[in-house]
Amino acid sequence: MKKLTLANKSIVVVGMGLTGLSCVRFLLTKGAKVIAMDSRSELTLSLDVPLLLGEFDTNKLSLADLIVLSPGVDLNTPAIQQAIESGVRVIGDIELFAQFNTCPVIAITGSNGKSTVTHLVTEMCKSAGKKVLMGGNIGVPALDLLGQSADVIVLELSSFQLETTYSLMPLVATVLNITADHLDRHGDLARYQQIKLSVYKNCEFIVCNRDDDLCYPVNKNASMSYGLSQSNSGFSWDNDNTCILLDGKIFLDSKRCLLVGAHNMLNIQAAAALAKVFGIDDASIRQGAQQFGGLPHRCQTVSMFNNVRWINDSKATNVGATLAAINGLASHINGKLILIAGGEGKGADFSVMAECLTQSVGLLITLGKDGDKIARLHSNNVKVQTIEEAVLVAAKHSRAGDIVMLSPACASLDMFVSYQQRGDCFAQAVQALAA
Ligand code: UMA
Ligand code: ADP
Repeated sequence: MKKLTLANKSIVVVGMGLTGLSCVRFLLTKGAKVIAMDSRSELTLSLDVPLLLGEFDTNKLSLADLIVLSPGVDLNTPAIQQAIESGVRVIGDIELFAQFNTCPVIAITGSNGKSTVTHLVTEMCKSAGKKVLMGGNIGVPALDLLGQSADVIVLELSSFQLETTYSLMPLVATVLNITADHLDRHGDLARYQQIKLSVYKNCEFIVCNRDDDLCYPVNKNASMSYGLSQSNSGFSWDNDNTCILLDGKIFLDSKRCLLVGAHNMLNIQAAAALAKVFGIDDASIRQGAQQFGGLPHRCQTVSMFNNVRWINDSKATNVGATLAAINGLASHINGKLILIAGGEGKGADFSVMAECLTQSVGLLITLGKDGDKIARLHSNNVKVQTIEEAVLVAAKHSRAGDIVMLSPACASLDMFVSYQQRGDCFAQAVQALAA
């Protein structure tokens, strides 16, 4: 994409969340004339720019030199499409970042595991004594990282962010996996895949999940692969000896790692491959992998009340994540698995969960907007209205050795402010039982 000039340009920033605010701050430093827009009816900004609230002003959008769209604002919003038709260029914060960044970037996208891998790579780089910055979809806007000195920037990228990015040139990038998500925004899986694969477009080195055809780069070769399948090149998994292998030789004993589950072994491999291609030494990669204890709300044990393991996997906001969590736990279940699922389904097809639910879940407790669609897939189900009720039902039906897991396969926004709030409510309800 042509290099942007921002000074004195009339730029509308749409969406005043974390991203929008970072864009306004950045654009002001470049001398742009910024207008802020947000659909909310009430909002106070501490930044000195005109703020237009409520329905998007199509006139202002169509007269702009440039629109910077927040990831949560749909590119297909009629007012945005109208501006595009009148010739206005629309980009996101990652495009702005890409245009002005000079630091090497490790880029991570995929449907699931992004935050875990982003943290793992960061830990591995830190272990090697590198000055590393981490940002993007993980919660720190990429533009806030510009101007800080660093050896490497590790970026977690969502499909929403990649959809409005054209010039990012990561040194190394990976698409971890692709399973249906955000189809209410992107229409179908093919379009979602195309957006995810765009991370490879200008990238120097590709690290590829060899077990997921949908993640393969088009017309480009991978520098290194990883996967749970056997392979004499790249990272692989020795199931019998629970070891991660590199080029067929033992690289890391998984018992030395705090992370558990097959999906996390894949996450460690992906991070190790990214770090290795970036140039981190093996000892530092191992150290980073072993030290990282996992993130809250991702398959996190929050209580062992009544000898039942209570797991908060609230970050499982799509079907693929919940399937990975259930399969990852398979070897850790002594009794039965009680699953709490449901919420805002984002147009997902839940039927792909049917077999796994029947095979691995003893009792299914559902809630939320699309809870009923999941309940239909299991004969032993209980429908509840709140997370507190779900915990009470789970407590009533659980015995020592069982696992109760909140892994909703849905977004939280129909009932909660965020997946964090959903996970916290679950943990508090469990702790209240134990008190
Ligand atoms: N807004 C509008 N009109 C709309 C939609 C939103 O005006 O039609 C406004 C809202 O009123 C609000 C603002 O936009 O004021 C919110 O913007 P946003 O939804 O883009 O959210 P940010 O606060 O900017 O956070 C975003 C990412 N959120 C989304 O993509 C939805 C954060 O990822 C990310 O951490 C942050 O930028 C920094 O890069 C969160 C996320 O849920 C974790 N991501 C999705 C996911 O992981 O599945 C993609
Ligand atoms: P993301 O940032 O992509 O949402 P996270 O690392 O936050 O990913 O993990 C979110 C959820 O996805 C976890 O709670 C787990 O259920 C699932 N998960 C994690 N890693 C993987 C993986 N490699 N493959 C499939 N599912 C995964």
